[in-house]
Amino acid sequence: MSRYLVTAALPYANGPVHIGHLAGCYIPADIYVRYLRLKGEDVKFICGSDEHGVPITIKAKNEGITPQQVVDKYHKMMGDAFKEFGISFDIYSRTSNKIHHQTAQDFFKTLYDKGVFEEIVSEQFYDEEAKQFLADRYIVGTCPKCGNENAYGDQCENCGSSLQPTDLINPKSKLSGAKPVMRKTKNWYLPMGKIQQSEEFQEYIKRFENWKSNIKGQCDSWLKEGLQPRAMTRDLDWGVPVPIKGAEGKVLYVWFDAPIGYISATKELLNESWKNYWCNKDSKLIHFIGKDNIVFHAIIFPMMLQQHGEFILPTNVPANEFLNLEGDKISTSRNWAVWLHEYLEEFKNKQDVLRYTLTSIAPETKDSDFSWKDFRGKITVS
Ligand code: B3M
Ligand code: ZN
Repeated sequence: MSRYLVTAALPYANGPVHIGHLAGCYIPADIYVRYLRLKGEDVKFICGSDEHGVPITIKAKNEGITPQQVVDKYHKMMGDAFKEFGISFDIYSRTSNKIHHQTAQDFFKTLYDKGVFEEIVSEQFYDEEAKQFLADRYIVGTCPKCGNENAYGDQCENCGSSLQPTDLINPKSKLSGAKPVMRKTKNWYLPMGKIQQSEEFQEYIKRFENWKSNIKGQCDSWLKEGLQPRAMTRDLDWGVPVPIKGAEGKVLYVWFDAPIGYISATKELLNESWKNYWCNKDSKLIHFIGKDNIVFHAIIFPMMLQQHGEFILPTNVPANEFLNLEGDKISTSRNWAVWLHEYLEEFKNKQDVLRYTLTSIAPETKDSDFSWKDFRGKITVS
């Protein structure tokens, strides 16, 4: 009998669950876990809400409520939807829990004490009216490529270009509308380029050989380009506070704390015996995710685990591609999705019908498409 720890990506608690989430991550993970359980394997299935990050603070501002109110609302909604659709997590936790804050801070402190981070002072946009540093998404301006006046500091949604905030023409703060100024700030970076060269990391990436080709391809191209240091702390007031002196007003980068959420949730579920799953060479760690999360799970989180030293590294990261809806990309902001709670209003007690359909078109190796016509065809007995 083997021991397995299977995780499914922690969804952001800033919107309800849609069919794309189910098809690309939660149903494949659930099928795999049910199969392992049937075989009599020792398996734990871990998930929870990712409750930090800038999109949640923006949503709160737009709706005139607090970030905590946003995550409370969606944590409940997402948990209920997963239950309704039979996703058989052993625990569905959340990253605003105390045990998570503690675990993420301890993790950061261990890396800090080992001297893993580089302290880098950089110039960032600052809003003098709101008295805050501005995350990329809090800066809007004109896209230098297509002239769209509402491009974000990290991306233009009109032409799809990925941007730096400094690329924008006429940048404006989304908080106050003021023109942001540049101000110096210190943050703690994971020196990914340096870690990439290490012998132990080179040993780890040999595992990619046995992984699905879509993941291996993405990882190989990241590694070939060479990795840059990435800030693991941010000037923001929503998240896990950075647990060191001189870091007041800063929180952990959401992609630093979120994967540690898998560890905190396991602790919450198993108390002391969580280590049997995370710190034992005989156990297998498997992350189910969507393709936009590959670099975080296959490269950055393993680097963190390896630098920490107590943990096993992922055995596999089965990432799926995306499910489209009627030929168009599913989008929360454009409200182009089939939301699970709305599906259930139309199709009472028909959870398995949707599970079956989504399983049959799971986007395992390339994007796939959901259409109502196809849905009707699949579920009608002729
Ligand atoms: N919340 C991104 C997403 O929902 C992110 C995943 C975290 S997994 C540790 O797509
Ligand atoms: Zn553009």
